[in-house]
Amino acid sequence: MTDKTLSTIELAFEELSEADMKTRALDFNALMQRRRTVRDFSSREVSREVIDACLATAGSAPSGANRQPWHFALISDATIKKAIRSAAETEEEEFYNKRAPQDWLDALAPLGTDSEKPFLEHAPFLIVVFAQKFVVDAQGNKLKNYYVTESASLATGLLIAALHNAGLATLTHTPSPMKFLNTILERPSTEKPLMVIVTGYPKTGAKVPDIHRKALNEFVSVHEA
Ligand code: IYR
Repeated sequence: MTDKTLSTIELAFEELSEADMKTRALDFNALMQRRRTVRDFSSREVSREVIDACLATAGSAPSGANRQPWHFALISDATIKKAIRSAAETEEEEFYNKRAPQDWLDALAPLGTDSEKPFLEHAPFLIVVFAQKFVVDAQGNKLKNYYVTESASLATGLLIAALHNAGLATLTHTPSPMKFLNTILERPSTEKPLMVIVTGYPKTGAKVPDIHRKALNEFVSVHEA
């Protein structure tokens, strides 16, 4: 401990009974298993209060040295959404028609994605996630952040779970390259755009690909005594 070490406070830990623990774990898993990436959004309005609460949940993520190296740009402005759609579709056309190697196109084929991204205009909210490589302190000094991509991705995972829990659909969109997001959203070059989370209500009758999730024994190894 140094003289810079923070003082400590009581941990607000709520111990659950074994039965409650089990019920909550199973219920939460059942809830999350219903989450699907949605590509057809309704333009129906969504409450800002709900979105703000989900963003606050994202901001509760653990982060390297507690630097919280993330920035979320929340967009509902139609002009900005249109600009993002246009720039993303330009990059995606390049990706699908020229840059993507055949094996990548083959991997995407079952999902039916293409360079058209109408959801970027139709969904009520786009949330662009930026990872802050540096922070500028009160004296104007540039401080390096740590585990920046990991931290911002953890926050994004919580955001997706929170939006799903609140009854909203999401789509994780990763245009590549995505430097255009810094320009459109006027974010500094010390911030790296990571992904776009599209959110809103699904369009009535929206369909999703019939994907399957790996069973536990396919992605967990157990090392017991
Ligand atoms: N960024 C492109 C391509 C794409 C890549 C992967 I990996 C996906 O899982 C889905 C799409 C796009 O958004 O279409």
